[in-house]
Amino acid sequence: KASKKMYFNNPMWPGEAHSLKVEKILYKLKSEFQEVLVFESLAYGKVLVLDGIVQLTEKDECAYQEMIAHLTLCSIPYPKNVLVVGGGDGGVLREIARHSSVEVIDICEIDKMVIDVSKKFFPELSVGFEDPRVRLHIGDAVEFLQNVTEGKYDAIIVDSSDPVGPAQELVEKPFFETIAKALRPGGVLCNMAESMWLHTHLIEDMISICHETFKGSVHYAWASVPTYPSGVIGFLLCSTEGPPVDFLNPINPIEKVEGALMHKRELRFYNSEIHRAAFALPEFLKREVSAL
Ligand code: AAT
Repeated sequence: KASKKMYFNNPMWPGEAHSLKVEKILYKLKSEFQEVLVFESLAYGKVLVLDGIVQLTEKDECAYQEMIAHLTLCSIPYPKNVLVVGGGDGGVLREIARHSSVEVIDICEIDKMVIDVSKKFFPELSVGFEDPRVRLHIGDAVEFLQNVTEGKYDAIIVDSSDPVGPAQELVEKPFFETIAKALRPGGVLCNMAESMWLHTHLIEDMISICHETFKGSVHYAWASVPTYPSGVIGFLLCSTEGPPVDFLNPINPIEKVEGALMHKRELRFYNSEIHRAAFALPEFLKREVSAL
């Protein structure tokens, strides 16, 4: 009964729940920050869950990780220095590593247990940590970004969990301000931006903060990820003042990046056509989010 009550009471999506049949619980432990659970599902392979929220499944992780990485890095020529916030599973690192121009991939993840669990249960994702360009920082990204040299990064990718646990501050204005400072002129940010079906207010708030903070362009994109609430996930793309960035037409198309299509494994979801399509928005969203 208690679990049924919890099921429908998550503040991010009250009154609804998505279920996956559990074949076997593989791991369940409380870290310093959250409850970490891994189970084998019947239909989606292994699943990583933090505080009761699905973070990824083996079957559909490709859509989220490829989109968040390549929407960002294909929008600028020759990305060199990249920062990932969160993303302790390593999947986004795996995708960034496809870009041969990248020299440094910093990652700041708060919870070491997520990394350890990924190395144990999700080798196809944690393979991202094996790239020699990766530098791992364990800690709170809010603090990490306060100490970054101004203009250090060409791109920052915020692959964070939903703003109900340790990621709460990652949708607030001071955090976006530190990101804008850490980016070079004409640098780009991509932020996980929830579901257009469920979180139009949160999206609207994030967009208005980003319009104030980033003097380049601000755009919303989305993709289908069946195991995220409502089956879609959004991405907020922003650029700082400087050389203009045209997010809608990738200047650095993945098909032309040497070796990108087959680095470690084939791309499963992203291509330049999907990149362009991801910015097409439904009428209701355009109406409800006035800044779009
Ligand atoms: N790659 C897809 C999985 C994630 S994981 C998000 C990660 O962000 C988690 O490992 C979590 O520990 C980390 N995190 C949360 N808060 C912070 C913080 N303050 N600093 C650094 N890392 C943090 C994303 C899933 C998206 C789910 C959408 N519903």
